Amino acid sequence: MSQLIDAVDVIVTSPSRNYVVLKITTSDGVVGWGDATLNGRELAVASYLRDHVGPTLVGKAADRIEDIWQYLYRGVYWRRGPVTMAAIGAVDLALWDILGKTLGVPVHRLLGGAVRDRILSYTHATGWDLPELIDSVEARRDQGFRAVRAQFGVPGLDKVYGVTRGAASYEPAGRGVGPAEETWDTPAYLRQAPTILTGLREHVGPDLHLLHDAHHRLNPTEAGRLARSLEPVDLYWLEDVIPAENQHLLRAVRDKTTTPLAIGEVFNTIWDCHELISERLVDYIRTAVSHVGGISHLRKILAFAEVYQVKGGPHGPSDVSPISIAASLHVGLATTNFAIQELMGYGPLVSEVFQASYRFDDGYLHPGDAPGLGVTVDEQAAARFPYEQAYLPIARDRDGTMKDW
Ligand code: KDG
Ligand code: MG
Repeated sequence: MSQLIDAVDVIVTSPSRNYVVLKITTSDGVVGWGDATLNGRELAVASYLRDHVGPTLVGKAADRIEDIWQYLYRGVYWRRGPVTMAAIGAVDLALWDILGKTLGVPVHRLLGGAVRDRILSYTHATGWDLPELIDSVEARRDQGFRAVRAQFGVPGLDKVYGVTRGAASYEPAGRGVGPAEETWDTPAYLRQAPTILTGLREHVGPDLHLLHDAHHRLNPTEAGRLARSLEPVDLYWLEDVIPAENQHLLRAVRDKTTTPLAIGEVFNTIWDCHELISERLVDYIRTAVSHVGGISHLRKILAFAEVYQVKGGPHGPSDVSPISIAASLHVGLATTNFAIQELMGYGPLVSEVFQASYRFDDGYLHPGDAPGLGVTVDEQAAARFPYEQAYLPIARDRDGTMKDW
């Protein structure tokens, strides 16, 4: 006899940044946790779950995970989109967590078992100039990382998203009623990127994997030029060179370079990215487990991608909670074409709310062997950190024109 879904609760908490947590409780008292965080639009997903999804799930069999996914996707007139898919993702994660806890096994065993022993992980390094960037990358290497995303300043600009000056800590979403505004200069960035990344490669040697994220700010011509100029750097990947929705335009970039390309952290379904994969316009697909409808849907995307020799490298910034990192790692351990997991890391308060059993060792991650996803949420701690409005900065060209995110 299946356990029934008894209660669906939404918790919004802000231990240094905002997280939306879904708690599903079964008739037998088993609790499953899901991540419904959507950076800058957190309350929209909270309402979607609280007001529209939660009430329809009570009384359903908690182990009918695929059917509930179809019910929330196909059974609703308005499909796709980040709010809908983050909500479905949170439900899916919580139900896999419940199934694992009920059977007493970690989720990766329910996905077919481990196909590897550990999962390569990359983190972020940032420095305004080459000496600062080298210090930051070396500090990450000292922590054990074998893959590092390197972001740097641009001469003539005051600020660049994802980059700190000196040893200041890096928190991408600033608190306040609206986003901060920054100035952007593409020609200056295109001049700086090959200089600084070539210098970095010369310093770190050939073994460390280097990645770089262009945050969708270029057009295909600029992106092709950048990717070609970075070929001597031997990047693991160059990420988000053009706006993600301009998928067919990636072909123009592809035709100019052999630098591996990654894109997709803003995609929410397989229908958003199937051409990109089947035309092999990318080497790595970046869909995040919670933003793409959960474990059930990420597995389908990766199964499709496997056919085309495209690998997964899911998004893992500090604006997806440790529940998502854990879920992604369970998928990664059990999925052949899973290449690498981003782990930006968290501020110290986050571990007061989320206790995760995944572990980092020598540059690799492992989801752990706790039943379910292996993350628990301290609700009393969560209540100590109420929601605060916070947004990523926006960028404008020097003439005031809005840049793409
Ligand atoms: O919410 C958006 C951030 O998570 C994003 O800017 C971080 O690009 C990012 C990355 O690759 O981690
Ligand atoms: Mg990115």
